[in-house]
Amino acid sequence: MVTDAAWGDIDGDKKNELIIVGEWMAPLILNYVNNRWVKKEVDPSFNNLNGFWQSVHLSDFDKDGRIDILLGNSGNNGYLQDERYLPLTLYINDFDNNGMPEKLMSRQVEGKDMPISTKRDMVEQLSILKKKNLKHKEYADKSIQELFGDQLKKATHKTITTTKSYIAYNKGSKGFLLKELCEQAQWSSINDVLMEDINEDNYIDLIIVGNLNGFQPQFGALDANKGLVLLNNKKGDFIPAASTNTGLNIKGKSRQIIKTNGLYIVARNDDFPYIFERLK
Ligand SMILES: [Ca+2]
Ligand SMILES: [Ca+2]
Ligand SMILES: [Ca+2]
Ligand SMILES: [Ca+2]
Repeated sequence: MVTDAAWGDIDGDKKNELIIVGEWMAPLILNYVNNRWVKKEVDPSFNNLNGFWQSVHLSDFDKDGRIDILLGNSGNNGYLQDERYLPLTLYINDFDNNGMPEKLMSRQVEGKDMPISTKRDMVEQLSILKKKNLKHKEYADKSIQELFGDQLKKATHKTITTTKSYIAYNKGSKGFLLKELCEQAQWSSINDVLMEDINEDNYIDLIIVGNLNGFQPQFGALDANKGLVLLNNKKGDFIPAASTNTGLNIKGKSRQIIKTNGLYIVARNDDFPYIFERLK
């Protein structure tokens, strides 16, 4: 599922590329050639970056003349985001041949792809399991391959290999250097970013908003982002400003942040916009 896109001249040929991000996919860079979109291979490491991507922003963060890419993921602070159990795999198939596809999700535990749903949820969704009449203990020990065997081979499968947010620094012909954002920026999803030189040192800084509850309720919501200000240290790292200094306390699921007439406006799901201004 595509969640965000951005335009920019990544390779410096004066023509813009389209960068697309989404959930259960790797960031995609596309060129428009002969009336169609063609995938551009910028760096092989991009192909392995399957994430819950929520946002993409472009700027020359290190001021070397090349456009860099800020990739906003879901962070590593949730049940599904627990790095010890990556990759996650999503299998989509009509497992019980009733004409409707089902989705099964697994995470990796000690080298085995273990189903994420409880036995009860799984049996409710898939009556074929009922026929197998598995005991709870048996279910808990079985990998998804052991439970579904050949049927998994027919399934479409997608993976999540990273849930962290990064800046991909553009190194021209050498590809991209991926740098994880700081720990605080990984506490929740990055849904949108306002890029602005806050401390007026000519380097772009970031105001990050986020939080999600798009996952199944038993996995909880990601809600640790209250509006995070990150200051560019000019060396490729972004340093969090203390929330006691920024005064930001943006609760809920922030979708978007914009600035207009000196006011910052954060649009939130099911809530009033959060509006603030900066005191000089
Ligand atoms: Ca270009
Ligand atoms: Ca750059
Ligand atoms: Ca089905
Ligand atoms: Ca700055």
